Amino acid sequence: MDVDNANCKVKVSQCTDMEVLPIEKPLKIDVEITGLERLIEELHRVFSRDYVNVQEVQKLMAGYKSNPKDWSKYAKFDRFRYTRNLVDAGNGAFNIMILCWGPGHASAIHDHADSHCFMKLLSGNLDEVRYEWPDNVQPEVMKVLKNNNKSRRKCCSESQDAMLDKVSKQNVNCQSDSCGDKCQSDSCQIESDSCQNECCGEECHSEDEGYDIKDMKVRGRSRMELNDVCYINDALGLHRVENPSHVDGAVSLHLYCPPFDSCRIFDARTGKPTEVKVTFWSMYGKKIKRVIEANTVSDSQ
Ligand code: 2CO
Ligand code: FE2
Repeated sequence: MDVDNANCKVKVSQCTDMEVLPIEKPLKIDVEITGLERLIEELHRVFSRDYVNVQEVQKLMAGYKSNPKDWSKYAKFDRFRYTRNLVDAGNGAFNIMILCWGPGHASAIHDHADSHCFMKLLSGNLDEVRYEWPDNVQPEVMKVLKNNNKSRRKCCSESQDAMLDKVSKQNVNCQSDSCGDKCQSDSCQIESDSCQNECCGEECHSEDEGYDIKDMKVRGRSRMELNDVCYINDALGLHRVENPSHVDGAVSLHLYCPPFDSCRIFDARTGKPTEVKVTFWSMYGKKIKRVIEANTVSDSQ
């Protein structure tokens, strides 16, 4: 199938062309976008079509050269953890936000809730560590890939092939991974949620079983520099992002398609997943008043 049909307007697991989603490296930048507003207009134009090409989105984002004048009004930092600041709610198919990472701030290891994640560095540096999915957690997209694999094995990219081998050897236990307790991140804008499903509580402690001490497997590390763009989805693995500087902040621009309001974070030592809500620190340049709920993990820490 042609790369132009790579539809990133739907969840990754619903894409018919997942095998072509891995990106072009190095990315050739053949457009120049003047200003963040213009970039957002272009993104609206692209996402108004039925099909969206992953590489086209990347190229647009790469074609914009960061200028703090464009985005400083959205860049709101917190002392303790990275912040997520909504810039544009898109057309419902995507959203755009600016993330502000204080010195040393990091995310937990997390998935992307079956969405496409595009990320561009606007200021500072960020380190990205990619991880393999833990043995006993299977994302939606891998279930689809595994089924497709039976009929179309030769289409798959090498990395997805390796994942498929792994998935097919796995013994998948409980599918509901959202039983959890604490947010594992030292500084996460991803807050722990109360359990949303029935596999939780007295009768179901089995989520702890099967999560032996076994460090999550690192698949690769990379440093993002000014204006770099990267792309991840659940088929490509999990990641953790960290500002390596002890002095400077970092700012990144993110596009998620479709938008999501919860994802899973993973305990680096056991691979145990926890469903968490993702929240905004500000919207359209205005700080959000936070309602303090007694039972949220961030409040009890
Ligand atoms: N996905 C994380 C978030 O939206 C940031 S890491 O880059 O994808 O909070
Ligand atoms: Fe992420």
